[in-house]
Amino acid sequence: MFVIRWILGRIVLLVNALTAPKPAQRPAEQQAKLDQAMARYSLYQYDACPFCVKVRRALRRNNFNIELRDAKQEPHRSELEAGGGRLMVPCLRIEEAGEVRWMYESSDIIAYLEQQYGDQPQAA
Ligand SMILES: N[C@@H](CCC(=O)N[C@@H](CS)C(=O)NCC(=O)O)C(=O)O
Repeated sequence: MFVIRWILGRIVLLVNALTAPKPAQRPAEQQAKLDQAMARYSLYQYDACPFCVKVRRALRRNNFNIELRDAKQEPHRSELEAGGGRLMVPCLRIEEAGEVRWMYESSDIIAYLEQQYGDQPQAA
């Protein structure tokens, strides 16, 4: 079972590398401002988890430079479990007005970030 999971994980990583989305381009000043805003986020994730790959692809597509934290490694594993409440990835750690909150679910994470910072106009 471990071997099958490992092989599937490598396939996911290979397909991801071969079909990596093109990052959005912005004027340097705008990108620098965005990078600054992204400093309050970190993404707890596993390398070969398909849901994490989905979020990482969205980050790349939007050129959202968010720190990635490997939740298999300490201290990140314990931080996620203690802070978020469960060892599930991906999970976005959000620092807001001195408070920290944790967002699980790949689709929620992508929707939240694109709604806040995406270049695409939002539907009314
Ligand atoms: N619906 C979740 C699924 C996430 C998920 O199943 N992640 C796996 C790794 S690929 C995990 O952390 N499993 C541990 C658990 O569910 O406790 C999402 O879209 O983010």
